Amino acid sequence: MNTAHTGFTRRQILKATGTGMTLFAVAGCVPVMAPEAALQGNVAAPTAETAHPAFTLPELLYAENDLEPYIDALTMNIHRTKHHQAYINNLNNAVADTEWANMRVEEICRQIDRVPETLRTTVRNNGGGHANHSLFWKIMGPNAGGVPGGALGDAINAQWVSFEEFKAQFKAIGVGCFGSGWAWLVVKADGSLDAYSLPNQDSPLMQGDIPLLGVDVWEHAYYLHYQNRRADYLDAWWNVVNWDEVASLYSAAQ
Ligand code: MN3
Repeated sequence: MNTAHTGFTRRQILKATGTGMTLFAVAGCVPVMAPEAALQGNVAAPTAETAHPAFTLPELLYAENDLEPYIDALTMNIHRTKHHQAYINNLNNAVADTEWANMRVEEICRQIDRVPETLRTTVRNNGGGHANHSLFWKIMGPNAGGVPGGALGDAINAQWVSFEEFKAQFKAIGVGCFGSGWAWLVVKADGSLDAYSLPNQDSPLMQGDIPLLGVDVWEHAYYLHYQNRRADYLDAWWNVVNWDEVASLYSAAQ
């Protein structure tokens, strides 16, 4: 069963709790609630103790210079602590004192059409920005790159014939994204893989897909080192893709 629209199934929650896995660490899953409450459908109104803390910048799991020479430390620093932080600040300001302040950002993205119209564009841009960048830092890392194996590798080969062909098409999507946006590899509601670009900070979650891999093609992501050479940035970027993380997102999305 695909859970893009419905959140976790009971089976998945039982599986997750049975393995001691942290539910909240799974990308794009559930609103903040205890697994027990999720099972019982018994979600208390947030109190001061249980309310979601303000959205915050996730820890970087490697050093800012660890992605060199492919992504330079200064770009990493400015991109994360200035650009990403600005999306977070704007999101916090927009949703303060609303029900949306108590949700995971992935859940907000999934329910973007329910966000009141007066807030929607701000939440779309900044909630999307927070979700997208949080994923971006995670699916990159040092000593990375290579070829995805296992079920993900098989699924990519089934969809694109070969990994090299997938890379060529994904790069073309990134190069062809006019203006600012992202290229995405996603799992669709029927379980199939797809790749496309979205403008601005739109998230695949906003159209019911689960993002596995995304590359930021806003100029702020590459201009200091690559200037106008987006294609070179996209070629180099494969060297920092953490396929183990992408594979675990794929298996969680199944
Ligand atoms: Mn960016």
